[in-house]
Amino acid sequence: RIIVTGALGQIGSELIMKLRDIYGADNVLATDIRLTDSLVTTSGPFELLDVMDADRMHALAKDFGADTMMHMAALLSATAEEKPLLAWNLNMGGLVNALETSRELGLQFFTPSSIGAFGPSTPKQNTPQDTLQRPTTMYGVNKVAGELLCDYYFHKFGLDTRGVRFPGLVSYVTPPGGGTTDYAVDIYYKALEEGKYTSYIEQDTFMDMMYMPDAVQAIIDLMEADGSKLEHRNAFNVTAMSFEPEQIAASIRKHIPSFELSYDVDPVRQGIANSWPDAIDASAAKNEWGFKTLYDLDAMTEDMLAKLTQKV
Ligand code: VAH
Repeated sequence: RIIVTGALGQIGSELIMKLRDIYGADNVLATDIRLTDSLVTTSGPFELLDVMDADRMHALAKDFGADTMMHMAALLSATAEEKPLLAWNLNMGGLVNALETSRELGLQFFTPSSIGAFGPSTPKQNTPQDTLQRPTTMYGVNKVAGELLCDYYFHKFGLDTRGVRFPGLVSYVTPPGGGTTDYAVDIYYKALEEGKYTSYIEQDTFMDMMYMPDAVQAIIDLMEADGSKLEHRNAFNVTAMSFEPEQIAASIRKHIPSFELSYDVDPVRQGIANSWPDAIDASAAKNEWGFKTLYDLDAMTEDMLAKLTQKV
């Protein structure tokens, strides 16, 4: 039985549906700080939870009879740069509460890290699994500290903690909020609504990306993997592709030939993007737990446009 925090977030909203599909709706407790009417809150158990409320988190997990915790609640990179102290308190305070609840109740534990855990001094091409991590964003500081804290709970308390470093995630169910890679989501909405998009990330800015179905499957594959085979645990590099704005525009033009891309660069989010790798190496995840992806850029574009056409 699985308790999920941040269940209404960009990852959470699709993770919940996949978990309920596999393990049964009643075995997946969705929690979030707010209640908005959605498939997440209507297709199975839902409870309001502020991840800063350790007592309520413990009580919910215990009463539900959880054996697994997936902690997805966090502020993303751009929001964290606007409100760094709030980001530290929420991202780290929420994580400590989730780890403590999991330790006290003996839950298997998952939380995501990010390519944001790398910084300007990290090798940008084929970024290794084990390498220099000196991020220059509060989000990156949170992710590096989070990776180390999850490793600590494994070594110190034997807690079965697991995690991946996600790239930018593209999805159509719930628009992301406050990320740097969100341009790669917004562009599809605007392509359909207006036939054009003004990108806040400049041309030739390469970042790792992944389509959400592949990201959700990666979480499940890692959590189902044989723990004795995991050399790494809480920070597996995972990626499906690396592209820059012109390439996603070219992919869209295969469906909307008249699509126009222009630029109005946001220095804050461009600065964050510049500090991240261009393309990371996911071989540890492939070797240790069989990580794989189904969607490349054109397959993602085709599915995004089809699903958004149905949605809008
Ligand atoms: C963000 N989508 O942009 C998140 C993610 C790698 C990017 O961490 O902050």
